[in-house]
Amino acid sequence: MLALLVTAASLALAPASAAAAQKAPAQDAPPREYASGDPIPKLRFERVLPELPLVRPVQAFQRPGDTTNLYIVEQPGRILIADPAKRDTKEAAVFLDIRERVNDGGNEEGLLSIAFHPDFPRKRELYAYYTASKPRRSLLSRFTVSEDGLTADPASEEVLLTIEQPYSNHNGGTVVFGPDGFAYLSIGDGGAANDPHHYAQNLGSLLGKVIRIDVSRKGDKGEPYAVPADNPFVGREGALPEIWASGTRNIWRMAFDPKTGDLWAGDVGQNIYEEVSLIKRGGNYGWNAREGFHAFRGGKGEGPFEEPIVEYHHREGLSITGGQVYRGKAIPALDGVYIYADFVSSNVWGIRMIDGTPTKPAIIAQKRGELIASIDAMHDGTLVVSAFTGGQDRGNPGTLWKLVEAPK
Ligand SMILES: [Ca+2]
Repeated sequence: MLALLVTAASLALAPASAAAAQKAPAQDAPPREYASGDPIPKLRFERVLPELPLVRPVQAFQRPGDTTNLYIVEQPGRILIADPAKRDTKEAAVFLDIRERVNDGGNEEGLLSIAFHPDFPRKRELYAYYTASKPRRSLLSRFTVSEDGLTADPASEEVLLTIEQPYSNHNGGTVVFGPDGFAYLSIGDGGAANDPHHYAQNLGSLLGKVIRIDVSRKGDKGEPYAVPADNPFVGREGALPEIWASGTRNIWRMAFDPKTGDLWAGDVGQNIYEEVSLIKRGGNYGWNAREGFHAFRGGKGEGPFEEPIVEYHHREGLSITGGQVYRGKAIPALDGVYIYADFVSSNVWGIRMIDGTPTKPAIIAQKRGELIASIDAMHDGTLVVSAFTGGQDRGNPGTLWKLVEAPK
């Protein structure tokens, strides 16, 4: 999200096949061949909690063990709880309010992502990724959740990771737990434009990376987390061992397919192309030498690079919002479809992977005027869209929607 305003000059990118990674194409890669697959059903937006006032919602999903409520993340630094089945809800319970320690001064700053510990409620832990000021930085923190699951204690904050931020934009990011129980965090390239300090290709920086850490153990020297021994750069001189993948620009939303364990990401592009990537261990996704399937002028990097799965041109949107692989029961024909969107154009696309090859992206929904900040999944697979209605001004309403099957 959010790469938007900064003029078209600042948005970002993403991954691909083992064969594609064999060499770094110096020029534009040829257009990918698409697989043929079953048609993907059209979806429509159905309003959720229409009476509930929200400020810039950037995520909405459920806590493990709670099949009733949505936990709604507001970018300024609050998390609210509300039951989406109660349409007349006008006020939500406050799960956590850390607005005083969150810096949301920049369009892309704020409380950006949360995740519950996968062993919840055995481990009553909430993880939050947000930006703070003085100095400008991004934090990954852990908070303790109450026994009833209805509040997190602001005083319990334990900072696991601090990343200094050179600029206000391109903070990323999404924190999500993998099927391996480790935390994955996407971190943007630090901002400005063009990645002027070449962070994304620098394995000595966490900027422009996806990292993977074990938050359930302390490090050997007492660090608040451990690095899994099978991370790809463990033991490599000059490389930070937390890094799982590199060369990403500003992944805004990534998610695991709950069935296959594949990690899908939407990486925001800069000048021309937005991309969807599959994030693999040790993959280098090309920024700032590559944008989508194309060489990026002025960037540098040696590869080999992972190519995206699909890309789209800025004629179709300006800032990708990565989504989810649908695994719900309500729309059987949607099973296995990766659904993603554009924050600005409000297009929603679906693709399938057929034996490692994507189907041609199909626009399956569209809701003009709703800036799509996130697509998250409820426990039953229902997709929930968090949106800013009518534009990015902070005074505009934040809204939630379900994606449901459209009438034939
Ligand atoms: Ca890329």
